[in-house]
Amino acid sequence: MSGFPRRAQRLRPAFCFADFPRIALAMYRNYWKLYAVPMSLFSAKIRPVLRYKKIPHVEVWADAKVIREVILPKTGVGFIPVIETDTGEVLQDTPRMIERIETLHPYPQVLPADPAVRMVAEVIQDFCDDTCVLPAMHYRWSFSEQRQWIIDDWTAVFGASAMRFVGQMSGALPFLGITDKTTGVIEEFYERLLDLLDAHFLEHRFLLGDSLTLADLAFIGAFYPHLGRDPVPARIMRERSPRVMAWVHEVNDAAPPSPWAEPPEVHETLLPILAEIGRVFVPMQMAVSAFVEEAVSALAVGEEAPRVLGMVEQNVLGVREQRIASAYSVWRHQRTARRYAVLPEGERTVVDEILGPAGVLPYLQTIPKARLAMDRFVLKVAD
Ligand SMILES: N[C@@H](CCC(=O)N[C@@H](CS)C(=O)NCC(=O)O)C(=O)O
Repeated sequence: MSGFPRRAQRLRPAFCFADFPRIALAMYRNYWKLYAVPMSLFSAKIRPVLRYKKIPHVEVWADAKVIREVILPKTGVGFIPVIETDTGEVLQDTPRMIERIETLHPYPQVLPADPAVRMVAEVIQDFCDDTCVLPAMHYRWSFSEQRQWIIDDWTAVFGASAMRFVGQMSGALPFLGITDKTTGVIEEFYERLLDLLDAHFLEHRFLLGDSLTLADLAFIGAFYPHLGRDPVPARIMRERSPRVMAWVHEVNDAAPPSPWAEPPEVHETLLPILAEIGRVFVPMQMAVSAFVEEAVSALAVGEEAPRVLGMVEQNVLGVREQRIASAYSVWRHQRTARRYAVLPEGERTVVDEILGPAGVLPYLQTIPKARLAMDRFVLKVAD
């Protein structure tokens, strides 16, 4: 009703064009709402799940006003994506969102039913949510030739707040370990991943074979909105590994599995990608988990865990560099290592056979002792 003084309101027609967004949302009141933006890494993980499962939904762009008036009141934290289901349930944090969506809408499945294959998908998710952020952020913010494109893109979504967000995000690079010392190895890492993925997609449609799974959702976060959409890395992707670009489109379109699809499995061509995870992600996360364990032991039970517990020198893709130690990444490590610890013996042996040669077992066999637990959407120090 904004803009209509009280008296004039009585004279107002039943609806006018200014009401359109309200009317549209009322029409879609039984739909899920996805609060997201097109350039966001984690939004891109969730969007294909809703499409794939054919869950009626509308996407609401999470601009500064929506973050202030919807996201913060509903979740208490400023992260996107956020989902509000048709029953009003609020979901945040992509790994848990995917699990909850799978429970509410089980088919078609994105979480592999085979526990060993699921474990591999979880490891891929941890790696992508952490390490693929390096090329995603470097290629977005380090190239002046695409800066105007990004500003225009962000202005279309965030309006007057765009430049503030651009400043915040581009200013984060050194904290993520993206510095003059590391940009060369980050570019090599991106190109190596493109080559490995391209070779894999020559034989298989998706990461785990014939259908879209958690492993594809994990990769698409960095590989669509940043690396497949921002001009500089997208040109590299298109020219160097066209099959990766084709896969990006298939995941975004939530292409259905063929009627003859085999259940998800770990194929030979995935093994070099798993070895890359063991080589680059595992040592970094182990260093962070040890540091956070120490830092959290000084905090009181029930206290909110600070998002960043400090800067730690890490082996960033082979180069010693400072990088933030985030409490969330350790909670995520804890969650995956606990899942591994309770696997039935036979399943654990299968996981060990796949992930042992890749160098991932130190990650799975060490449950970080930092006592961290999610209290709805807020990470806290637990007993
Ligand atoms: N663990 C969260 C991370 C979400 C996240 O970091 N989202 C970014 C956008 S892609 C964000 O909201 N950033 C805001 C900030 O860092 O303050 C998830 O998986 O959903």
